[in-house]
Amino acid sequence: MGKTLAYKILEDHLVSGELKAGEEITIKIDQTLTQDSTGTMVYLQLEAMEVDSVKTELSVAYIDHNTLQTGFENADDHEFIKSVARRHGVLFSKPGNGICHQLHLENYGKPGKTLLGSDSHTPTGGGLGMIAIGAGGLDVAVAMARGTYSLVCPKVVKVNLTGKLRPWVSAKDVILHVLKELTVKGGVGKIIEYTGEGVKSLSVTDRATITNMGAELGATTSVFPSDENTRDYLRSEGREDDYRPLAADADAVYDEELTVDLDSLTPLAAMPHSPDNVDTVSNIGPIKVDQVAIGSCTNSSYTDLMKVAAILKGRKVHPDVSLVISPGSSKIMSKMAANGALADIIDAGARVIENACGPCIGMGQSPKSGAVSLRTFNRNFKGRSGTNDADIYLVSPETAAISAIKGVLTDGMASGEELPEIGTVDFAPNDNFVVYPEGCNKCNTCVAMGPNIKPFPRNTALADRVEAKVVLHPGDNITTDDIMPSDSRLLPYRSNIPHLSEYCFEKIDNRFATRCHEAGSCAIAGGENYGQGSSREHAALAPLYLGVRFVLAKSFARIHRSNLINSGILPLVFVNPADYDTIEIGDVLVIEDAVGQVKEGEGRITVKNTTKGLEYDTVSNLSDYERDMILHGGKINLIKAEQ
Ligand code: MIC
Ligand code: SF4
Repeated sequence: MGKTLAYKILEDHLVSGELKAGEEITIKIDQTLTQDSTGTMVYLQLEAMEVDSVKTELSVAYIDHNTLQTGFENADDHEFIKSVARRHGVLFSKPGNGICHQLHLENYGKPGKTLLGSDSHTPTGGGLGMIAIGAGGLDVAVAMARGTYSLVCPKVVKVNLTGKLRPWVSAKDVILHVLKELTVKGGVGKIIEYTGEGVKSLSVTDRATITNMGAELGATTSVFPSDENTRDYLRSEGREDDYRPLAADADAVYDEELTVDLDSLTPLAAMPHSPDNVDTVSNIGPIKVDQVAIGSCTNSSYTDLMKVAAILKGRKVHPDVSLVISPGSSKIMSKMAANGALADIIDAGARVIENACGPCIGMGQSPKSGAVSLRTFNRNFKGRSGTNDADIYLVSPETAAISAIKGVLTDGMASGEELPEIGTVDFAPNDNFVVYPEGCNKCNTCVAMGPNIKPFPRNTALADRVEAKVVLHPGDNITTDDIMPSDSRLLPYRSNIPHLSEYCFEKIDNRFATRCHEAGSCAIAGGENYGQGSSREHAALAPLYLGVRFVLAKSFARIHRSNLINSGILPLVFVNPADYDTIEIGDVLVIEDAVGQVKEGEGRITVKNTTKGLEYDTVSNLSDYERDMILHGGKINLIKAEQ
């Protein structure tokens, strides 16, 4: 029986377990990446594990999220990460170098390798034929310490691409189409593998746009074959030696299949407030636009920005539109400065800002009240832009640029305008933004801890009887942005959980923290796909700090579920989803003989609602290792106990 590409790479890296969907497997991790907003926790945890130096082939610490230095906090975090990176043999990418995923693609990603990153969009590396997975910070710290990562072996979905994209339709439209088909929970427990004739017409950066937004499907990762386009890309980055051809067997067997006919796609947009709320630009119509933001790890490649520059050249941004552009990397910005494209963008009236995540995570450029903002980003969750009542639409760079000129959402294809072809270029290597760790690995005294960096909270071993008051009863698809909001006001406190926890769930229920303080021991009852979105473990650590003991939900998103378990918070799934409706804030829930039930109950756990006199059947679906973590009160406690 032929093999999928995903399973070939996993097989190459298999340390233990059986490569069968649903089984727990442990794989070797070749590379890790961290970014600064999750990175401080990662390196605090690495320090707590008392590791000498990392066990991976390559680990890189990027600074790209918290680059607005409006106080000492972010700069102190950067310094802390730099100092720990040096100490443990990790490369440090300085602020200004660009966005972690774009930089990793350009400089370090290699076909056939595994990459674990403390950011949900790590699957961007799948565009280069890697198995690149996003995970919580603690999992990445452990991968650095031990060189391995454990996960439930995913199913593999084949997305068969036929035909070729037409002008004005691009990779962003492909993934928006897939999101419309599969929805934001359609990828949970799955790897999305792209195959078919259509793959040949997509460059590595196009592919990376598609694998990047596989995160929005909830997928474990997404992967493309490594072929001549991959070789061309690596050559253009001066790394042809890293090329290795890779593909699925012709008779590979997949768990599910979807065909996307590239010829038939037209420009698409994800409407407020979910990346799967997709329709064609022409159906949505010429809505008036206030802001256009181009960039992010999804769409800030050289080709994307050159297309934008070509559309803007010699024209003027509409008087009612604020156009802001954040390039993906210093190399891209420098190349565009040298070839004149940057001048074309500036002359058209665009605001060019730092090579960083920027507006994508609400670090500046929040739109005006009630604004319509078109963004080439990957998430349009309510409030993420920093403006709660703004309507965010996710679009391709082509659609964004032409709409910025016209002042209304515009279908470039219908406009009849010609779109110039963008040629490929070679990039000269430049590592002036990189600090290498040489010579300091054994140093024990050089960790730079600013006053805002506080210890991370630790749980205690599971109690025999757990009694908790329900403090929240939200609906379906709760995002980690809902749980632990991130914007320019809160991101500086990513290394200060006591402070950050006061803002937990703030945007959907501003009494949450107070209610937790009053209750002492707390439980959350959630709907479907609870915890979708980012990898931020702060969405588990802040609730832990506030006393949350368990979360009952109809279903969980993958990374958030792992983060809860890593923190010793029990994730339980209703056997009968209708039980969710019988729960109200203030109900007291009790798990009798919690330790016994977790140890022996084949995953079944009974939760009593003593306020209502009801009993709920739930399942924990814990693997053996996860069960041990819950019993010990989290991963760090278990690791300490094992040492
Ligand atoms: C995001 O896009 O939501 C983030 C910010 O990059 C997060 C990481 C974080 O919260 O720091 C992610 O995607 O994992
Ligand atoms: Fe940064 Fe946005 Fe990408 Fe997250 S999604 S890594 S915030 S650019």
